[in-house]
Amino acid sequence: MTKIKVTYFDMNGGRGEPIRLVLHCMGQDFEDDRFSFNEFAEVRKGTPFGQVPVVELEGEQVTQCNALGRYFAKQAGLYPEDAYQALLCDEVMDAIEDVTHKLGGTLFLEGEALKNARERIVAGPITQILKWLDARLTKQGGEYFADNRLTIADLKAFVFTQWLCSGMLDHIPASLVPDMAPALLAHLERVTSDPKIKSYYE
Ligand SMILES: N[C@@H](CCC(=O)N[C@@H](CS)C(=O)NCC(=O)O)C(=O)O
Repeated sequence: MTKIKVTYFDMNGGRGEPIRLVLHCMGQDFEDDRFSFNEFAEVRKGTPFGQVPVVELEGEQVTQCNALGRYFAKQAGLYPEDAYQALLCDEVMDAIEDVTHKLGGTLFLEGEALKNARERIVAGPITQILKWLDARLTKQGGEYFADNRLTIADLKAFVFTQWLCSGMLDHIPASLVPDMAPALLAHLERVTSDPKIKSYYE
């Protein structure tokens, strides 16, 4: 594989994190191009849609976090071969992306507007997805979202769950996941203690 450069915020989370995690799991060297929130206005000018993550690959800037995650996951052995298991994997990734998009729309709100918007998202889409993820995980045997093994869907869910549990998001109680989605909380702990994921954060 040619040189890979991943451009994303300097944070251990968000849309860029599953890409970094997959590359780490496959032992692939990459340029981890991180920037601060203050630098975003400048960085986005050089991206195709004014958005990140962007991955430079084969001399081309490639966008869309889930597409990128799947591309690397296929090479890392972290994407199902079976078409139905792949569908289950994609479904989880896209469902999380939908809610992430809704939460993203609140990031620059303040005061009452922020409180109202977040409370509406908690009562609606977040409650819905937490219950759905919990039920789906349980139906798949309780450990992983697809193929009975770690896939890119687990990495995406891990990053999302960690974000919700972090307490970093005002008006999103850190207790939501423990209260609503115990199987998802156990999944978070399972992925956190996976040796490859552990070694990334060490
Ligand atoms: N569809 C894109 C969405 C990327 C996206 O919205 N990224 C956020 C940061 S996590 C961003 O750059 N937002 C700025 C904007 O949309 O104007 C993807 O899947 O990668």
